[in-house]
Amino acid sequence: MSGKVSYALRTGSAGTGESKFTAFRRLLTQPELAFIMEAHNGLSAKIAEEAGFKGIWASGLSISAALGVRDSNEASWTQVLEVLEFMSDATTVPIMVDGDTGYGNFNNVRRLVKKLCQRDIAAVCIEDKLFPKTNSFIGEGQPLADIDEFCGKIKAGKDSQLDDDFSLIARVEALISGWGMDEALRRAEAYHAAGADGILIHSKIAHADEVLEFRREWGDRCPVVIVPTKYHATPTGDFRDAGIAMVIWANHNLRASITAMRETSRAIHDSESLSAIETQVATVADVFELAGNDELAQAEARYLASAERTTKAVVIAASRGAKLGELTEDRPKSMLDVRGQPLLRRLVHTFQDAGVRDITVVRGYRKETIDFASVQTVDNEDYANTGEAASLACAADRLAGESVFSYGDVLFRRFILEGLLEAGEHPKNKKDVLLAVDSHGAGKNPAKADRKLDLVAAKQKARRSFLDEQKPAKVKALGNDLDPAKVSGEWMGLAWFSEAGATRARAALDAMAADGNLANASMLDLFNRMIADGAKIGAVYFSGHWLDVDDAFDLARARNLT
Ligand code: SPV
Ligand code: MG
Repeated sequence: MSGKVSYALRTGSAGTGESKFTAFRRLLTQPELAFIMEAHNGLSAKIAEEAGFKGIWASGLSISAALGVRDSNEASWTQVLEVLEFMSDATTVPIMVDGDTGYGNFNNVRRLVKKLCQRDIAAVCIEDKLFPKTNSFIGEGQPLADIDEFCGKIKAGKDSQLDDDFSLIARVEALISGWGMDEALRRAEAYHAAGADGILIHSKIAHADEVLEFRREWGDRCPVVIVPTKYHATPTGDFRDAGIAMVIWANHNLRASITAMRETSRAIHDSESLSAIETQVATVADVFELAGNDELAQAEARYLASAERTTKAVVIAASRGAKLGELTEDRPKSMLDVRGQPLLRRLVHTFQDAGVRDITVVRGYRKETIDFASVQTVDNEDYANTGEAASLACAADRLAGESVFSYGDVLFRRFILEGLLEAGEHPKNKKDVLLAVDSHGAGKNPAKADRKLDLVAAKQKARRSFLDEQKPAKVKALGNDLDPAKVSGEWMGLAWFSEAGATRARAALDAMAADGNLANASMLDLFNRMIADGAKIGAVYFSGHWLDVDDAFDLARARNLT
């Protein structure tokens, strides 16, 4: 057993960051037998890579057939180039294109090689036949190119490459055309001397004897590439043992797709239905995955200001707002009119404008008045006897994955919500919960306030710095009557939960229900419980630009806010 010899790499190295040119060169010259798989468009190229192939054969036969034309240079070389561009963009592994005869003389080869290099196509294979070419498996005795003329094409191609590791493989058709082994070796020798990086020895007989004999006679002068389409029964181990450098599986994705498409089209045509075929074909989700839709969604979140987020929102709007007296007789305070729109609608719009569209409102008092097409609702039927945490518990199953929470009677500018979401999404801020905290509330004495304040004591207070990246401050406690010296701000009633934070919040709600503490618990009680259970809660500081509506004064301010 001779095994494949090792050829020296000219440049580059294996590993990440390796160019496609170098990667192909490595495949061609590595000691192990290399395999490249046929593809004919972006999708089949992706599928070949997905299967594990480290290189792709952009087959002339397959690209032509997929375009609905013959393998006779009916597609122009620039049309092939367009297909190659899609294939190259869709994949990370190197592509060797079947360059047929080079689409003309040496001058056409020069331009071809330059354009291939510009599109990151790592290698070209050109064959010593005449333009327009005929597929090797059609007919007998196809005319061959003049050796010197073909050597000129090889030299011209190598002189035009834009990357040192671009490879040009010379394809010897002497065996196909019945000119015999001596002629095949003579041509290979001339092509190698002209600068070819490898020899593709093609054969159309049903066993591998010819190509194995060629390999023996050829020795280790340069890598030998084969296309076992016709001698498919030969065990791959024979190629390995013979020291073949690279095997091209030349047309099997095309042929497989023809079979699958025929069966599918026929079945749908004959049954006038999709039902029999539905489970036989790839799912639409699979198509999206292959197309890379996930990456687009991530990019949208990053680059589109109004991109849809997967973040869900839960808004609790169950309480009446008794301090507002008869204003809330026929509606909860969240539905009070603020300049022609219910407060809650304004809040929902703020969420939607920030890309948060999956919104659940917990209703209670006068629930029938909360009826927006764009939000889901759940009801706290016992709203009269229960508090905030119990309302949230009604929507606990919506508090899953990344979520935001808000009271239904607050208004805040959109930048506050966006700032909170951005802080939540920042990879460095590994918090379970982030609270939007108004740093104006720092040092506030709850005893002197004219209303109940949701105060926050955090490890760091807000700093008046511009350049420092303000990391969320670690929240130590929340309460309505904290020591003023420890108060770092007032919670605005808006919170972000990470996926883990949402899970912790649900667990805390369950635990409070089990302890019998849920009914009267406030959101502050919930957060304090989570802190006690080890949750990491952070304060993201803002200053002003929000309000909540407790009484008629607040309502008047709300009416001025917008
Ligand atoms: C191709 O795949 O287009 C080839 C290989 O050139 S073969 O069809 O075997 O000639
Ligand atoms: Mg071909």
